[in-house]
This record gives sequence, structure tokens and C-alpha cells, in this order.
Amino acid sequence: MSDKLVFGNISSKEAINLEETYGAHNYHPLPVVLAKGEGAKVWDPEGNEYYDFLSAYSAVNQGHCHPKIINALTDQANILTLTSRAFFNNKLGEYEKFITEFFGYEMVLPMNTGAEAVETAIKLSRKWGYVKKGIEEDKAIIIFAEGNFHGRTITIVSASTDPDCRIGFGPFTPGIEKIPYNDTQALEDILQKRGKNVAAFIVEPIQGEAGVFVPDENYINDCYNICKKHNVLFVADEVQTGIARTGRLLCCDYSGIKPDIVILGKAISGGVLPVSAVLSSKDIMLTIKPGEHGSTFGGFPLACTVAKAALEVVKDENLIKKAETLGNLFRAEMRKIDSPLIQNVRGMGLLNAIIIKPKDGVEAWDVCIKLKENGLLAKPTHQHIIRFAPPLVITKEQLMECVDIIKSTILELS
Ligand code: IF1
Repeated sequence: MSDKLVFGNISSKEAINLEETYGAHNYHPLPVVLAKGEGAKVWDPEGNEYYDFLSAYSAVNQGHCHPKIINALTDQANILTLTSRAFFNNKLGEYEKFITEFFGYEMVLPMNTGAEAVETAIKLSRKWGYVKKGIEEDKAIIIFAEGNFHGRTITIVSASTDPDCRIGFGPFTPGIEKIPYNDTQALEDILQKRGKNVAAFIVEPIQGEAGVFVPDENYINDCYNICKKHNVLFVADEVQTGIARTGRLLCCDYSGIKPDIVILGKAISGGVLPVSAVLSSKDIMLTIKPGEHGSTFGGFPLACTVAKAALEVVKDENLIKKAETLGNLFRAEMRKIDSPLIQNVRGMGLLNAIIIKPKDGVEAWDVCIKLKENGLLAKPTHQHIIRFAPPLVITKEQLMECVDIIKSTILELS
């Protein structure tokens, strides 16, 4: 490794120092600085090359700096970027028609970040609960699953069970109940008792933060049916699992159900701009009236143009099928690694994790540091879990090269 600068004018060491000195310490990053990205690869300022197995937490499904998306961005940036929603613009309606048809929903409410879209779904569910279901004012309940991750706002952390998300941030938003994940009986029980006041059940089809926790095969389907029985909205947070990542357009497609509300973010823009969306029916969506919800940037012309291009890439490049076949291949290869360090391999499509069994003081973090030295970037979660989620544009040859890197790294540490 050389110390000579190849990309940009700041070395890795300087960049880390600057972040540590001037930025809030709300993250604990792996010690690598990224200065350039293309497809499934990224480079540090010194020109060292890495495979990106995080994909910005599945925001970069289409690969870094996809030319079609970047062209859409730069072309539109020269014409019109932001208008606010005080006026119509000539890109929003076209995008709304496109994205609703793409996902098979009647209407969309555009926002920016995943957390904002989750907040939007919570407000929409409450509104529907009062206006359509007839819940008594201020009595609406939203149910969440334990171990969830839906973002960082006060209301969302009110629904969290992760101490890091919550401690020191109370008081919390009322009207939230939590039940164990992957437990349909718990949902049935709470709806039997309190279903009259429940507006929605909000759930991830695979829990990402919990370490790519895949529920039982019928879980999503059964939850959907239980919600229907009690006139409760079934809301899927597909911010991480959506948009081809798990080998289906939406992860819920595996269950053959259509959520009443779908929350999307991250890969809608291929990681180019913060773009999120809430999809639903007219019946539900039109319970929110003008002036009751919105955002300065939500649905801005630049975002609409970029998102349309990014979703087109998913179809153009067959990313759904690719995630499915490469995912099967990846898990099969991981399961062949004969090492006491690997306790379990799980996931769907290209959203995968290996569970590390710590041995002689070697933990997931140490494995990630070694992987970095060997040219592959991944991040540990919950101490013993490593998430493997490369951009879906990765080729089979590249993936096999990565399998070799992971294999030799694990064996080196075993
Ligand atoms: C961070 C995890 C991933 C999400 C789901 C909503 C949001 C997220 C299902 C909010 C965001 C992120 C954000 C990222 C870490 C991360 C994450 F490790 F925490 F669990 F992806 F796996 N719903 N997920 O996964 O979206 O507001 O961030 O746009 O740094 O906090 P956002």
C-alpha cells in the first residue's frame, strides 16, 4: 500500500482526523476512507480498491455512480432542481405515475429519508384509523415488532427495543405497542384484546438491524391475514428489503400478499439523493388533506428524475433475478467454508449475514478489519454478525472473487 494520493486532495489519515475533530461522534466507522465508487467497487484516497459489501445499507443496489442515474441527475440539475410543493412541477406527476405503476399501487406520497417515510406511514395509519375505522380521538395504537429498525426520530425510537436507540432520548411517543417478531400468536392476542383501537401493524419482512433475521416462511402472510380479520392496516417497511435486494421487487412478494402501505427509501434513487416514498391505495392516501403533511424537498424535480432513472435500471439490468441467483450462489459458497468461526449463514437474495462464533478473542469486528485489508468492505452489526450485501450489479465473476476473499480471510483467522 502506498501513501501517495490518487483520488482527491486529502489523505485517509487527514480525513479521519477532520471527521473526529469537527463531526459529532454518532458513528463508529470502520477505519477506511472512501473517495471514489464505481459499480460494486470503491477506492480510498491512496487508490486502494475494495469490493463494497455494504452498499450504503442497500441504498446503492444499482452500483456506485451508475451512468444512467448520474446522467439523469446532471441533465435535470441544469434545468430545474427544487420548486417546493407550493407549485406544481413538470417532473413530479410523471414520476408518481411511473412509481405507482412500477410497484402496483394507486398513489404515492414522496418524502426524502427512510425515517420520514416511516413517520409518514405512521401519520397516515393514524389518520385512516380515525377517519375510516372510527377509532376514538387520540386512542389510535400502532403495533411494532421487537428488534425492529425503522429510523431515528423520536416517534420511531419510541417503537424501538434497542437500548442504544432509546436511552437518554425519552419521553417517548404514546400509542405504540410492541410484540415479539416472528410470533403470529402475539399479533392475534393483542388484536383480540385491543384491535378496536389498533390502526396498523408496521413490520420489516426481514429485520435488517437485527442481523438480517429472516422470519418463518408464513409469518408475513399470516400477519397480513390476522390484520385483515381485525380491520388493521398491514404496513411493510421495505426501506432495506425493497427494490430487488432480496430477489423480489418487494420482499413481501415472496409471501404473495400486497401490504396496505409500503414504505420505500434508500435504493429508490440508487444512492444518489435521499428519496423515499409511501405507497398505498386512494382510499387510505386521501385521508390526508392539503396542509396536513409534507416536506420542502419531498418530490422535488431532481429527485423525481433521478428516482425514475434508478428504478428503470432495476428493470433494464434484471437486478431482481440477479439478486436471487447470485444470492443462492453466495449462501451456498459461504456454507461450504469449514471454520469454527462461522456459526450460521442466512439471508435472502443479496441481503445476507454470517454469524460469527467468537474464538480466541476474534470477533466480527476483527474479521471485518481483516476483510478490509484483503480488499472487501463489510460492517459488523450486534457484535457477532457481519452483513454481506453487495450492489446488485456485481457480476458472477466478481462475486466469486469476493467469495475467495471471504473464505481465505476466515480461514486465516480460524
Ligand atoms: C444508519 C441498520 C440498516 C431501515 C429500515 C427505515 C430506515 C432504515 C428498515 C431509516 C435505515 C439504516 C440507517 C443506517 C443504518 C441502517 C441499518 F443497521 F441500522 F439496520 F440498513 F440495516 N427502515 N437503515 O433499515 O432510513 O432515515 O436512515 O434513510 O446509519 O442509521 P433513513
